[in-house]
Amino acid sequence: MDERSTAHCLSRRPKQRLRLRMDLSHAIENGELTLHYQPQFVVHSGRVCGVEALARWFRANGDTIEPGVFIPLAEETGLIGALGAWVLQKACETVAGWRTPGAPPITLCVNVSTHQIDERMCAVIQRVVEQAGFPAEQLELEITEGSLMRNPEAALECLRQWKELGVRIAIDDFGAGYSSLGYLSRLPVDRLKLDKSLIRRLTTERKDAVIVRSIIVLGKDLGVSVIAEGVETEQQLQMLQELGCQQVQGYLLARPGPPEGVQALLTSRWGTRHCRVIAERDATLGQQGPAALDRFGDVSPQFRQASAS
Ligand code: G
Ligand code: MN
Repeated sequence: MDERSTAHCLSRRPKQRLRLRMDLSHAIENGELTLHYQPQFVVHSGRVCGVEALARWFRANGDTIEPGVFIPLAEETGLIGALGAWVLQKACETVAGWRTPGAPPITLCVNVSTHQIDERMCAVIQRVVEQAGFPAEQLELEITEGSLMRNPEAALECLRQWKELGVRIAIDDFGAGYSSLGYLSRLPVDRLKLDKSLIRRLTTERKDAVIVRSIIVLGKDLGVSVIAEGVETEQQLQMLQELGCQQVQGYLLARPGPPEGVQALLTSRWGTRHCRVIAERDATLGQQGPAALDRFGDVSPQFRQASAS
C-alpha cells in the first residue's frame, strides 16, 4: 500500500466510525436492530436446552454490522444502556411468545456489557421480566470474565442483587481472560461458557485439552454447569463428550438464526443429526475423562494430522 492510500484509509476510518455512531442512535427506532438466536444442546440427548440472543444490525443500505463493531461503538457513545435494555426486552418478549407444547423449558441467554454492570441494571431486569411475563429463573445474563475483573468488588455486589431477582448468571468466554479462580468461588455463578479459542485448539493441543478438562471438573465440583462454545467439528464434539462436558453450542450444531427457525427446532425431538449420532454412542463415555487425553500420548503428531484433515 503506498503512502497516499494509507493516508486515505486513515482519514476515512474515523469518518466511517462517526457515521456509524450517528446511525446507531437511530438504529433501534428505525427497526434496523434484530436479534438472532443460537440454540444450545444437551450432549447426551441432543435436546435444545437454551438459546443465546445475539444482536445483529441490518442497515437500510444492505450492510450487516457485527456486534463486535457496534457494541463497542454503543459503549463509547453511552448508547449501551438503551441498546442493552432493548435487547433484553426484545429477547424476553420473543422467547416468552414461543409456543412449544410438551417441550421442556429452555434458558434464554442474553449478553450483558461491562457498562451495564451497575445498580441501574437491577431495575431494568425487574421491569423487563415483569412486562414480558418471562420467568426470571429461565433468564441467564452472560458477563465476560474480563468485564468482571475490571472492578471485581462492584461487580460482585451487582451480581448478588441480580441473583436476588431470580435470574441466572453465566461467565462468558471463560478460560480466555485473567480471572482469578479464588474470586470465582465468591461469585453467584450458575454456568461457565468455555471460550471458543480453547475449543478451537481442543483436539490439536494437549495443553488446551487439559485446561478444558480441568474447567469441566471444576464446574462439576463447584456445582456450576459448563457449556462449550464455538463447537465446529465432530472431533471437538466427541472429545467434549468424552471429557464429560454436558452442553454445547456452535456452528456444527446450529448457527444463530431468526427466531422462527429456532422455535421449529424446539418442537422437534432431536436437535440435530450431529447430536443424535453422538447420543447413540455409549452414553457412559462421559465417565472416561482421563482416557480422552491418552490420545495425545506418543501418537500426538499423527492425531494432530488426522484431526486436521
Ligand atoms: O462473545 P460471545 O461468546 O457471546 O460470542 C458469540 C458470538 O460467537 C456470536 O457472534 C456468534 O455468532 C459467534 N459464534 C457462535 N458459534 C460459533 C462457532 O461455532 N464458531 C465461531 N467462530 N463463532 C461462533
Ligand atoms: Mn455470549
